[in-house]
Amino acid sequence: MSEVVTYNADGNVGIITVDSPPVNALSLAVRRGILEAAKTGIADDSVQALVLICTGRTFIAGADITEFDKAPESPWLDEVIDLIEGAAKPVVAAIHGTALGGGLETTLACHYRVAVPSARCGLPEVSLGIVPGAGGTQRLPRLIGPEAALDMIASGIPVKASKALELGLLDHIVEGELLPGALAFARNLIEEGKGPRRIREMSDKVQDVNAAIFEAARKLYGKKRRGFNAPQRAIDCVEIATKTDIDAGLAKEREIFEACLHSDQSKAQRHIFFAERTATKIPDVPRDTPVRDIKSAAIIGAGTMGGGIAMNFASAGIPVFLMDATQEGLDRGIAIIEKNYASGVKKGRMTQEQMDATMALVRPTLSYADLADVDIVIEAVFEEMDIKKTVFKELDAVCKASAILATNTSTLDINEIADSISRPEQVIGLHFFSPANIMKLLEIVRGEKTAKDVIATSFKLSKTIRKVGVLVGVCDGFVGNRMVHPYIRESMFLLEEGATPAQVDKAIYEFGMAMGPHAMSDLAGLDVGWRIRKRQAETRPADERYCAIADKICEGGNYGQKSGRGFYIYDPATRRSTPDPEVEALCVAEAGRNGIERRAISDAEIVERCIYALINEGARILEEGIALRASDIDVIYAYGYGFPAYRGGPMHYADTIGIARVYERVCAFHEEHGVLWEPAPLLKQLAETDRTFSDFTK
Ligand code: 3H9
Repeated sequence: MSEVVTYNADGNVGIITVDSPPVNALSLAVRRGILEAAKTGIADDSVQALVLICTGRTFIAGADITEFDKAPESPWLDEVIDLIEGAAKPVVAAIHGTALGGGLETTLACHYRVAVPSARCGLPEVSLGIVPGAGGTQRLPRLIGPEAALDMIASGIPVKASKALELGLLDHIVEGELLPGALAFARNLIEEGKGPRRIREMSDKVQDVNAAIFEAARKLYGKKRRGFNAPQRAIDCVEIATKTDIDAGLAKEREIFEACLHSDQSKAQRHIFFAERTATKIPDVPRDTPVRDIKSAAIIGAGTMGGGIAMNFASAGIPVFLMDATQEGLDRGIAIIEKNYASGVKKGRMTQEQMDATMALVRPTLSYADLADVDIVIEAVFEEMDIKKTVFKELDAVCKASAILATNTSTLDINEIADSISRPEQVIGLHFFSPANIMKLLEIVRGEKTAKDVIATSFKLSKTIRKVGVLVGVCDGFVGNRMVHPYIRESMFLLEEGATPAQVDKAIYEFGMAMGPHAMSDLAGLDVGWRIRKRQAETRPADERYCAIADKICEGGNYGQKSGRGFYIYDPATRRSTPDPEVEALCVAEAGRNGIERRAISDAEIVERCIYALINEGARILEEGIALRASDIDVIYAYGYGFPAYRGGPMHYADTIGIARVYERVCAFHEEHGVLWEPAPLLKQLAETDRTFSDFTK
């Protein structure tokens, strides 16, 4: 008997129970177990219907992704599905948690589906760079129609039980306990003499389908998921369902699934899936480290960043004080939050009542005294050490002993802030990315004295507020911004050497980044980098190459999008950018001033110069232990900097093209452009020993 799947009869209904924590994924053992149990149930003459149900936190969450890189072993999921679908007595899937991927496909082999109201159903395979491979693309359109199926399969986004019922994906919602509800449903079928209802035998919804829906979907996902192959292939599969019989469709789906599975895109996207989860594992902070309850919070500084951070708490149902030094600042901050939520209401993301309830959780204050009982404070005031220290001194005086005191600094030394108060172990960096209510990344910055439970609590909190947390060490810029510096540096040098901002941005955009470096700088505000460069000017070696183009743009009072002009000119109404001839003339002038002969630069060189600069700095960060592992850097870049998930982040990308190749190009740039391109020792070492970043552990 299987250890992970059991069979027992309850009167005239047989129950197949999957119990394979954590998520009942369809590992070999689970496939074997379901097959055996289903055979037993089918052969059991005392039962006239079967129920498939899971224990633990969820219904089957899909194929076991860890098996994708191994040789496949029989029984395949197809065998399980064929057996269930072909059963002569009705089989009912009973869903709680999430029925995802192969899990949902298994339910589509069942003849009926019931679920609890909190359940969700989805085919998220495209997020892993693949298409559903066990009949999902052929059965779902037959059940709910190709248009609704396209939405679910090409987006990969699961639907709630209520929506699934509306679509006809579910037959019934069980209010109350699932198993008794599913058994009652099965007994009802028996009483009414309803036998198996096989999706493979349904064809009315896939006949005479207007081909325009597929063209529209290709266009939509070409934009929404630019560069991603799987959504396009998923659309092909659904279209096939409308053109062939089910067996031919299943065979074609399998072929496309296999091709996607072995593609670099899928390997990269699966890498990101596991990297995100690995990032939460900190060697010296074990899983059972006690965490503190975060039931209330306070944010200091009601600027754009502070307001955005506060929204994360309110949206998660956690009351949050928003504090500022002036009433005016506070009013402005609250107004921005209100405007953001109101736009969510307008777009149908929340109701007016939900907005009102969420806004009621945001409590404006001008007084530190109000923060005495909060569980966490996040400071988001101006980036000046003295100002931050003053804030922390006030917090030290007023906050309860167990309060976590966090800073959102992106550049300052957290150890210095921590050492300026009486409880440095309570201090941690929580570095949000702008816009803080939207960007998923949270760099969790560990100071020298940060307590372990403060780290564990920060990870738990990041999940609660729907962020992807990654632990980083203290250094200038931490991981993300520190790597961005050489990337931006190269994008600037290229302007002197012969490229235009638009050419650089286009090459990087086509590589897959959400936007090019110059468009990104304009969006962030050119004054931000200018201020940092002015601070660094004193310590910059006199003979180091330096590009002054951005400084000169700022000197002209142009700070990017917010002032309507930066590297580009922005239309005030549409925010659409056009090239600025004055900036292009400035590039030529600066080249002349620095004695640089301008030349034609290829897009391939632009990509190598910018992306390899990221990788080389990433290697240094890794070697210094600022990031625990290469995959953490990849998560930071995928979630915070718009690096295409289908390339798996900069370090995985380096592994994919080969460390030796990257090293060779970095050496060539070193030779040509000098000291700023000095290869990171780790890059050299890995190249010479034929290893990868993913092999590296410090
Ligand atoms: C598929 O089905 C292909 C078929 O069409 C064709 C087949 C032929 N496999 O996320 P969590 C692990 S493709 C293996 O922290 P949550 C995860 O790594 C699959 N492992 O929990 C983690 O391990 P650890 C389509 C898996 O409660 C632990 O479980 N399905 C899988 O926040 C807990 O995960 C998907 O893409 C898996 N399928 O979220 C669903 N799933 O503790 C992917 C999870 O060692 N999974 N693990 O770090 C999810 O979206 C979320 O895990 C889920 C739970 C929502 C289920």
